[in-house]
Amino acid sequence: MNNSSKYNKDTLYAQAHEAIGAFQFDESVVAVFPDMIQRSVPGYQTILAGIGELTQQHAQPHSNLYDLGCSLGAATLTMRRNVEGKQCQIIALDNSESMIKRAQEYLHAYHSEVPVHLHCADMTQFKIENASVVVINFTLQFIDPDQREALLKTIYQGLNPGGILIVSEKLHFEDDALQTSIEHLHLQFKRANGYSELEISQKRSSLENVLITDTEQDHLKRFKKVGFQSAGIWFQAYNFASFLAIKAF
Ligand code: GEK
Repeated sequence: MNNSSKYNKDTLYAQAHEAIGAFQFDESVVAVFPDMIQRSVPGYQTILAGIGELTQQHAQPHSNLYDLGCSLGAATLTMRRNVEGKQCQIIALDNSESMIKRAQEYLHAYHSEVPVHLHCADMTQFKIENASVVVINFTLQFIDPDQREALLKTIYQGLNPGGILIVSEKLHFEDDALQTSIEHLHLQFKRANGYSELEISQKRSSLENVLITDTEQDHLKRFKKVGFQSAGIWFQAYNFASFLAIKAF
């Protein structure tokens, strides 16, 4: 997001908290969100650029594009820039009212001929139809694991033949040695971006039981199970990856 000057530096966990509550996407997170995601997720900007490229390749005329768990609309913006002239509309949703309020302001700051409809809604309850591109950028990991397959099935059914689903996630690895080593790379990335040991450990506690990761194999199995014939990783940085699943024509 390039107008990050409107947003503050993430210092939410810089001071010691007496008790760490479960992480919530509230007003305090919204105020620092672009800085937080940029300093915590390796490859975030590259993934956004790739979402733009994939949108350009796969968006079908007169279809719907979805950004599920849009936060401030970073993926929506990159899709919007790459779909002009195709008479598509973008439907972006998030179940945090604070996020949607700010996304509204942010998206309206730029002119575009592509309509964007923002909804404060739970993606597990939302209808997907006539879709050619569906993006879930770092949000499936916050959905109850028991609901993930049903959500993907709904998306598969709402996609047109040739349509795509992009899912970006934090991953874990079955192999303990691999898990330890790659997680260490991510910790070093956060340290290099200025997060202290206190911030890292307090954030980790707050995300426990809130952000629940799958393995690469879990994702690939689920894509196949709900019907996608083609699915694989198109980008990976340490334990953060983005998958592309394509519905056959
Ligand atoms: C980006 N995609 O910048 N329904 C809708 N939204 C939800 C749900 C749900 N059931 N559960 C959580 N969220 C964005 C980044 S952030 C990733 C996505 C992160 C929303 C939640 O409110 C939050 O805004 C978003 O999912 C996850 O490309 O913070 O690591």
